Amino acid sequence: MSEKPLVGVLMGSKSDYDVLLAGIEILRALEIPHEARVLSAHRTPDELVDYVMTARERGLKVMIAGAGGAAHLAGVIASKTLMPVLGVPIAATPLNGMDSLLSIVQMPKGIPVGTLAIGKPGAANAALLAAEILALSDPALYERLAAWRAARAQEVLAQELPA
Ligand code: RP5
Repeated sequence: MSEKPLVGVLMGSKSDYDVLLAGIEILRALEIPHEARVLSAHRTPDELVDYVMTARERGLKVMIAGAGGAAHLAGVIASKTLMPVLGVPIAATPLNGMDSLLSIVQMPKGIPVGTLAIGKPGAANAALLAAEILALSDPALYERLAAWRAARAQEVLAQELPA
């Protein structure tokens, strides 16, 4: 994307990318400038904080954070910014994402993280929620979002069952 990114998509590991791609594809479809980075709350804490602390001045408006296991990425990001943070739990351990879901959803009072579903549906909905947030002040994006949703409805109405 050549325009300045509005959405930052962070993931704790490259191994999370396949899941986050479900959201990135929606950002692309809605023509929302975005950037994706691998930054870990426990493996690269200093670089993560640097990224978050400069995000606002670089024009970012919403952050999406996907992580698995003891998933503190979204919470650490939220602790360092007042922009909305959307957390995507990823099934990366034998606990199948329940560990990550509970880690992200159970933020203590005062530092909110909007928590989505485990896996690709959550990543996709994080992108759509980011789009809805941005569309509050972007009428053209609102129209693209409305068209996107109308197209999904048409897909359902066009579905045919076996005779
Ligand atoms: C988390 O640990 C990452 O977000 C990832 O979901 C999980 C496993 O990471 P890798 O060991 O695959 O790098 O920090």
